[in-house]
Amino acid sequence: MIRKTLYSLMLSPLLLGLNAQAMSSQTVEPELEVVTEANRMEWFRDAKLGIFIHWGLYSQLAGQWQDKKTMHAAEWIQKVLGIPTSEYSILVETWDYSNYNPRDWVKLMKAAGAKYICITTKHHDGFCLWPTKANDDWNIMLTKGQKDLLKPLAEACKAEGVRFSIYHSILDWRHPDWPGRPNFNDFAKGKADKERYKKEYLYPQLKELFSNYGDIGMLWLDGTWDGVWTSEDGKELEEYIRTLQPSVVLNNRSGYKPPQPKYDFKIHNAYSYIFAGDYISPEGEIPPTGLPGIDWETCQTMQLPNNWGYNQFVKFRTPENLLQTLIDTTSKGGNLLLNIGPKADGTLPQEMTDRLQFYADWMVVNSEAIHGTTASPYEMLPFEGRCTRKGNTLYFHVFDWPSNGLLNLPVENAKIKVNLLDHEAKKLKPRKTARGYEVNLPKAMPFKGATVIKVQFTGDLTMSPLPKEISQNCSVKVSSEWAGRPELKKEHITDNNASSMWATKEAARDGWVEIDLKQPRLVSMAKLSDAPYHRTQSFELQAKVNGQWQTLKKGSAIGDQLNLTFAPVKTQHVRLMILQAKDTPTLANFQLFE
Ligand code: H79
Repeated sequence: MIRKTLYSLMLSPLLLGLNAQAMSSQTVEPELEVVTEANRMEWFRDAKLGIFIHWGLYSQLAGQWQDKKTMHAAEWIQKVLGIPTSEYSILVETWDYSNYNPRDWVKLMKAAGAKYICITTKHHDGFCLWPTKANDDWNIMLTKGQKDLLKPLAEACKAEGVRFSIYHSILDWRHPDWPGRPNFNDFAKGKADKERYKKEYLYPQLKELFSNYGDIGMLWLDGTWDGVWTSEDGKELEEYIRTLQPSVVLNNRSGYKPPQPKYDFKIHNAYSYIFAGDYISPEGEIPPTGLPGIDWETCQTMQLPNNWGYNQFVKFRTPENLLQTLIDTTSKGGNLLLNIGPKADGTLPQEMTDRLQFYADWMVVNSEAIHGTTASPYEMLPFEGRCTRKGNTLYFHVFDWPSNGLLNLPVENAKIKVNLLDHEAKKLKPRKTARGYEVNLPKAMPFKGATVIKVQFTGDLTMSPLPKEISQNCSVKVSSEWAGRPELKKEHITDNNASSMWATKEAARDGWVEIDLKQPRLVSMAKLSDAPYHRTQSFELQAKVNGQWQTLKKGSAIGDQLNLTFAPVKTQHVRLMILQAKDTPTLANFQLFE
């Protein structure tokens, strides 16, 4: 990888006789390495970021059909609003994608750090974005533009050195032979025939997709939950796909359900965790502790609640939140497939461009802390952030800039080199402390969302011992409790059980919790959770020193897990003031660490 970059830097544009225009797009693109069936997971594991593109007839509606609106799943609008197929069909006449410029999309996505791009060839509504011969009455040739939308994207990906990948829905709301025919399908006649669906439709379509668009990086199958698709159907499908391009990386949604290994992690959306294909695809979710030894990729939307197709009514996650999502995923050993829902005309909504640009600005300096890295060796860190690793280098991604300007690096190796990843890769001077090293950080955080501290060490990594928890089962005092609701009593705060919680008296909008450590102890970190309701809007953490309450940290939201670090303080009493909550305050956990 490194050798290749140096090589491409050394190629003189004059020697190559390239014109200025070709040069302006970042010199010569290294060609993608050829993948074989045996090494197909290598590029995927290094990639860390892919972009999902949900684009189709539904993009014209962007969440609204006539006078009905939906905030959910804009790409499901036909089903969510029960639009008869005969009416939905008019969308082929109105789809004008004349501003589609896939080379621009790919350039931006590549700059954002994406190594693969995965587009919906056909979503559940059955509409095909390419001129398929296996379904001539429901594909892109019926639109005025008559343009194969996949071809120029595949070519742009190839030119830019990004792996072209495809999403394909197995279920089909329109095709007469799909046996899970929905009641809004007033077009299909006769009895559905699954074998015919496979042999004359699904398989030939996949054959076209794998024959006419070059190498396909990954195939993202979806939609086998209608109860008509068996594990046998899925197995046969996987085998067929392997004959088309043995090197393709396959997600786990073919419908094949081989004997399942036992897993000891929590499962929300069981479908995403079925073992099949090459990797597990948790939808909209990051497995809390990663899936050690298992390849996985979480797909996430920019708009919440989840909308994969563009929805004009739904809010966007902040750029910082999306960046932290990528880092969190990477630190747990997975990939992020970040979704884009283009507008029908082929342009990207401004909010999406802004978020990709935010990634791109960050990647200029920080991409080495993402691409080609492996999961964090740490179970927890002494600050709010994440860690990724590449051999003898650790990347500490700091989310919450320490207010005292000191960062604790939990490394014990005798020799380390520390750099702040900003535009100068500034050297920082590590000082050995009782636990790891400490470095002084500049006042201002160079990158919003996450700033990376790069630590290089020699020899094997020796990690500092984990911060020691000192508050378990300590007694707590609280401002109030919800009368008659023992399941919400204060003891749940220090029971280290994230699924039990305390609540103040009903209808309060503030409250406090005070932990008594039984004797004065050194405290340097607190961990908070107000899951699952996330009602806290403003809080302050305080310690009692010489009879006076001192502020350790102030903040707004708490969330599933918030680590707060501060200069070590000797104290017996620590108090969390919830100054404002959007509903009755609750707290799942409040832990203190030495
Ligand atoms: O293509 C994207 C989604 O359309 C698809 N997979 C990703 C990659 C998907 N399949 N199933 N789901 C998502 C979950 C289904 C949720 C839904 Fe609903 C049930 C959509 C419509 C009914 C609940 C109610 C969520 C939205 C409305």
